Parts: sequence; structure tokens; C-alpha cells
Amino acid sequence: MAITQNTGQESNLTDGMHVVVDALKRNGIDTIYGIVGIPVTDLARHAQEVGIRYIGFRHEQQAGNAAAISGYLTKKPGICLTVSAPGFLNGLLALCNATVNGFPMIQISGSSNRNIIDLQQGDYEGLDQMNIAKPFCKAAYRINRPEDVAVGIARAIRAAVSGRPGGVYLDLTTAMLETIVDKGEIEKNFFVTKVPAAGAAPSPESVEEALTLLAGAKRPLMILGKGAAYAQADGDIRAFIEKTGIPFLPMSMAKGILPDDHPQSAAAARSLVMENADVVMLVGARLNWMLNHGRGKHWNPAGKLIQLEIDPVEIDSNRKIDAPVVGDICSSMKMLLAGLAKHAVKAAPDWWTMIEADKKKNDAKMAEKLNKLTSPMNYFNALNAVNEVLKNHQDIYLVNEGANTLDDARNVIEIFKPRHRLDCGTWGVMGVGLGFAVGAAQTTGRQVVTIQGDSAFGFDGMEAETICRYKLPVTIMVFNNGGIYKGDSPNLSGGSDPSPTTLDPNAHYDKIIEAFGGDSYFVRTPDELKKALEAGLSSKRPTLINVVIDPSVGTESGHIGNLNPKVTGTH
Ligand code: ADP
Ligand code: TZD
Ligand code: MG
Repeated sequence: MAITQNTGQESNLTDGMHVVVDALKRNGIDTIYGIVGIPVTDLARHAQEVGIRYIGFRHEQQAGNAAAISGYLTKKPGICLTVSAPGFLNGLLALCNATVNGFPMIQISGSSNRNIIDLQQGDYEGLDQMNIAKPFCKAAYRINRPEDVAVGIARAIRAAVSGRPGGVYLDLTTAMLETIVDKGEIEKNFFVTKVPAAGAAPSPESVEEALTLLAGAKRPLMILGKGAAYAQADGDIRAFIEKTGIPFLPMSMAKGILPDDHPQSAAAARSLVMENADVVMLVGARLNWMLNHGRGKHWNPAGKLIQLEIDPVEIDSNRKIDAPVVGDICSSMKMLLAGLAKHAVKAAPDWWTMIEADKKKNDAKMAEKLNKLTSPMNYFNALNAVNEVLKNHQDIYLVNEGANTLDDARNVIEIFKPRHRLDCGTWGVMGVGLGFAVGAAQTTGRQVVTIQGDSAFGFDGMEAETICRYKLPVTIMVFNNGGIYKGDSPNLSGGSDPSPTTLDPNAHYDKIIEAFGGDSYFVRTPDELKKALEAGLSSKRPTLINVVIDPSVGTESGHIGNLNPKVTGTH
């Protein structure tokens, strides 16, 4: 397909591809993340031509991750563009991950013509993409005619952002992209989608019931999840917590809705508050595996539950919810806040006495771990160095993936602003790091820091080139302990092959960014780490720091070793 050059002569005719680009632009899409090839190369070119920023990646999964995190940060669907079959499949993991996490994104993929695919006649990069995408996304649509572009894009945007947000697949056939149409005919039926995600209010009765339950509680607790962060109800959530004195626990990506050093954070007394709370209010957090399904360890079986949730089907999914508040958290929090005038909701002083004592004890234990120097470094003294620097840069966005590198950083690195911690999320998936970093840098215009395990970095590390090519202010930290969880596991055969969890502890990941013109550091001590991080942040240049971590200090599977099968047999 040739590039259509602007000849200066107005024609009444256009084609499906131009109609798609114009429709994206008019629907407020300002960025496309993708990889080009047949049949979407010109689509990216023309998007760039009309002022949409196009960011070209090295692997579609990362383009998809960038789109997904941009959707999470903005409540507008991020767009990932892929070529047919293999490119489409490479993007699919990110689309599915977005759906699982509730991030709005649209994967737009070029596809082969239906006549060849449907008769299975063997096309170049031929695959029945829409049917393959369906189980992995929230909705899938195909646009077969240019006159359907406005409707097709409206459907995709609505599906991505309404209700529980998620990933949408949009299939564009080659035939549609090259169909010639009259501009006037297209314009007659063109529209831009309005109010794609209406903030549905909960029923006033459900809000009353929740407040009555909370007012009767002796030991109330609020658990904030990434649905609360996504909703951007930051001010009302904070006001409700501060007015009622209720302790709160943030889930990983909800850190920063209130700053981690807020006096009402119960993060340092997590087990105690979970075990003793008599009423727990979940705000945009599912009772999935991350909360032990609301039962067993750390849950008070006699406790009552309130759940603020947009998806009615989520309620009672794991355990009875005593007071469901189904609606958009923005509306729900406003109504709850207004209801405080009538309901005396207040955390009792003796609840806080218990919490304070536990926090003090646990904080002291943690301080000891953080300040104990070792050589080589362990996760705690290395992360402490990072935290001391980042405390003075509260605007930066943090991306975090790995096992120990993820779990320990979640506990050590303080987050002070909403949506400033982006991580592996609901699936614990590796390979989101640099895609998220690019998406966050592009979407927010701010600096991004990543903390990635050496294994995690292996899944997305080539995007260091993308970061350098677009000159993004990203500082990558690779915590190199020479392995998955640990670098010193034995090969059970006694042979010389590395063990299944072993990677190279002597690897110089820092060299990778040098190939693309970025700045590199190799650090062995907390002081060196601090200096390197400060340098990366002040230069605002793409930077990679290889952080040497003791291969022996990691824990199998980080904090979730209990999820491994309990294998007791022998050969
Ligand atoms: P976490 O992993 O932080 O616990 P989850 O992803 O499990 O969070 O849960 C987030 C929940 O928030 C999902 O069930 C989702 O439907 C819900 N949610 C997302 N956006 C909103 C919103 N605007 N209002 C209410 N609930 C929301
Ligand atoms: N593949 C994918 C896509 N996601 C995964 N989560 C895994 C494999 C399995 N896995 C984990 O759950 S954590 C992890 C893998 C491979 C890497 C842990 O090693 P790391 O971190 O170097 O990133 P630590 O600090 O060594 O624990
Ligand atoms: Mg590792």
C-alpha cells in the first residue's frame, strides 16, 4: 500500500484507513503504541501526520502494556496497534492482562480479508483473529466498512472504559482499510462518542446500610484497591478516612491514594488489623487471591464486609458481602461522605491503641533490617538506599516487577501520590516493566523509575532501545541476584548446567543501555546506588543501573511461596 502524499488538491474521496485515523483523532486519542507492518504501516504514518504521537516498540506485548497503563492513568483507553497474526498474538497477553486488571485499552489490529480466512485458503499472516481474541478480552469487534468506523470506535471506547474497565479488541480488515469512500458520505454519519463511562451512582439505601454498619463497628478498617486509584476519587477517599479516623490498608497499586506516611495507614500492622477488624470496607478491591479470598489466614470470620464496587457480579464472589455498594466509587464516596452528617462513624481510641503498638513494634523490626549493611547488598539495604533518594522525588512514577524485588520494594518504597506505583498487578505477570515505563512517561510527562528483578527485566529489556530512541526520562534499576528468586540454587543432577532458577550473577545489564546511547552504572553498595540514582534523576536521560544483590538472600517465589504445589514424593 503506497503512502498517499498530500498533493494540495482537495479530493472528495478517501479510504478506510484515513477514516480510522481521523476518527481516533476526533475521539481524543493522542498516542498510539505499536509495531508496524502489513497492513497497518500507513495507518501509523498517517496518525503521526495528523499529530497523534506514535511510539514504535520492539515487541507488541510492551506496546500493549504501555497502552494499558496509559488507560489506567487517564481513564481513557490506551491504544495498541499490531499487525496481523504474529503481531496480534504478541499483543494478546497484554490485552488479557489489561482485562484481568481492569485497565482500559484497545488493541487495534490489521487482519487479512475474510474471504481467504473463512475458507482457510492460507493467507500471509492469516489467522481468525477476532475469534481468537474473544476469550482474552472484555469485547471484540470488527469493522468491515468505512461507514461503520464511527460506530466501531465508539463501541470499542465504551466497552473499554464503562463498568469494570478492560481490554477491547478491534479488528480492521485489509479490505476495509483500502475501501475508497466519499468523504461527505462518511461525514454525514460521523460522531464522537460522548460520556463513555457514566459514573453510575449507588442506591441511597445501599449507602445508608453501609454507614449503619460502619457506625456500629468497634474496629473498622478500609482496604483500598486499584479500582479506587483508577476512579480518581482521591480527595473524597482521603476526607472520609480523615473524618472517621478509620485505619486503611492500601493494596499494592493503591499505595499513594493517601501517602504511605499518613498516620492512619495500617500497612505496618497489616496482620493485626485484618485479624481483628469487625467491619471491613473494601473500596475497589476484589476478594481474590491477593486477599486470600476473604477467608482463612488473616481474616476475622465473624467480621462484616462492605464493598464499593462497580461490577455487581463481583459482589459475593468469594464470601458474603453484608453491605454491597454497587456504583462508581466517585459517586459512592461522595454519598458516603455526605452521609457522615447523619451517622456517627468513628474508629474507637482503643482500636488505635492496639494498632499503634503493633506499628511501633513492626516499624522497629523493619528499621533494623533496612539499616543493616551487608556485602554484597541484600534487598532491604539496597531498597532503603533507593527509598531515601525517592523520598525527595515524590513526583516520579515507580514501576516494579520481579518476585523478591517486587514484594520487598512494595513494603520498603514509600509512595506519596495516587497512581504513582505501577506493578505486576493481579496476575503477578513478568514483563510489564519497560512497557509501563514508556506508557507512564508518555502519558504523564514525568520521570519514571523502574525496580526490576534480573529475570523480570529479561522479558522487556529490549525496550531500553525504545526509551533511548524517544529520549524518555526513565531510570531502570535491575536488581541482579543472578536468578529467579535466588542465584545460588543447585542443579539437582549434580551436572554443570545452571539450575532452573539460575541466571548470570555477573551479567552487566548496564551495558545494554550503552548500546543505545543511554547512561549506565554498576553499583555494589548503598552509597553507589544512591549516587547513580540521583545522577539518573538529575540528568533526565535514559539510565540503567545494575544493582548487585547477594544471590543467596532471595526467598523462593518471594512472599507467595505458599502457592507452590506441596510436593512430597521422591523419584
Ligand atoms: P487490587 O488488586 O488493588 O485489590 P482489584 O483489581 O482486585 O484491586 O479490584 C479492583 C476493583 O475495582 C475491580 O473489581 C473493579 O471492578 C473495581 N472498579 C474499577 N473501577 C471502579 C470504579 N470507578 N468504581 C467502582 N469500582 C471500580
Ligand atoms: N512468566 C511470566 C510471564 N510471568 C511470571 N510470573 C513467571 C513467568 C514466573 N515468575 C514469577 O512469578 S516471578 C519470576 C518469574 C519468572 C521472576 C523472579 O525473578 P526476578 O526477581 O529476578 O525478577 P527476584 O528478585 O530474583 O525474586
Ligand atoms: Mg532475580
